Amino acid sequence: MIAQVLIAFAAFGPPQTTVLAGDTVTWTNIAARNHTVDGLTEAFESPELGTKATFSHTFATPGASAYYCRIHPFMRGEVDVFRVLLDTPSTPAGTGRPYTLRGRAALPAGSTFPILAGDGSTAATATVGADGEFSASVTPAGASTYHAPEGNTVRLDVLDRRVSAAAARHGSRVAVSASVAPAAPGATVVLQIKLKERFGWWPAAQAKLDAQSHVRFNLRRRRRDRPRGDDAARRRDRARGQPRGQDPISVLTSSSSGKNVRSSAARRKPTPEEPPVPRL
Ligand SMILES: [Cu+2]
Repeated sequence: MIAQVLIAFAAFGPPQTTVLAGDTVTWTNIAARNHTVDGLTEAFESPELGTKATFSHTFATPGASAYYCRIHPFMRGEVDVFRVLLDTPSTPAGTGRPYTLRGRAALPAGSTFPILAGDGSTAATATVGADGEFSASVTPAGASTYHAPEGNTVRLDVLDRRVSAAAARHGSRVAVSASVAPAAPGATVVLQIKLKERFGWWPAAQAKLDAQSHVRFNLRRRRRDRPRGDDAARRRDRARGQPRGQDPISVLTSSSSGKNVRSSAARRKPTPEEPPVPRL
């Protein structure tokens, strides 16, 4: 498989990539200036990459492999290579209910290995299929990490609450309202915003659930300066007719029991060009 890394104005994104032994990483320069990709752990070096140029390297050996840009040596990245790669769970589990973990292994078909929970116990046994893929059913009693020997570690969140949320734009403002069931009055709710140029989700505002287990955020939209490389990437995506990324807003609650709940929200979402900023 091929993992994609973007090279922005002054950073690799994401700066850390997790792959299976034998996978290829392809870097694409989305910035206006030239960059390179040079291995520090393994010996490989790209030519100077102009805008939209790509470079690929296949990582065969398990371990952490660091790389950098020789034009801007402060730009660093890392590829972590494993023999067994668990997919990051895309949805949370329910307490005491079976949940299927999936992944790929660089092991012969028919090989078996344990899936270990965070406390070191064996949660399941996986068998590698002919296609190199595997699945394993675990039954979490609570949030836990899972890993296989020589494998990456993933975290499986367990929900004891459901978050429903919606966003609506009113002129220059965005209103996000959310409710949590079963009710958790007084629990803290964190609103996160997906910022493409910062490669992930960032907290934008926080508030407490009211007596009806409901919360409302009022955000002001603001135009921001961005690196030119991001503009280029956005134009490219527009040309393809694809929206960028997923819903840009999520709501995370932290209940009194300390468990976390996260839910993608935004039915009508603010434009990614103008991320909302909290009005505090
Ligand atoms: Cu560079």
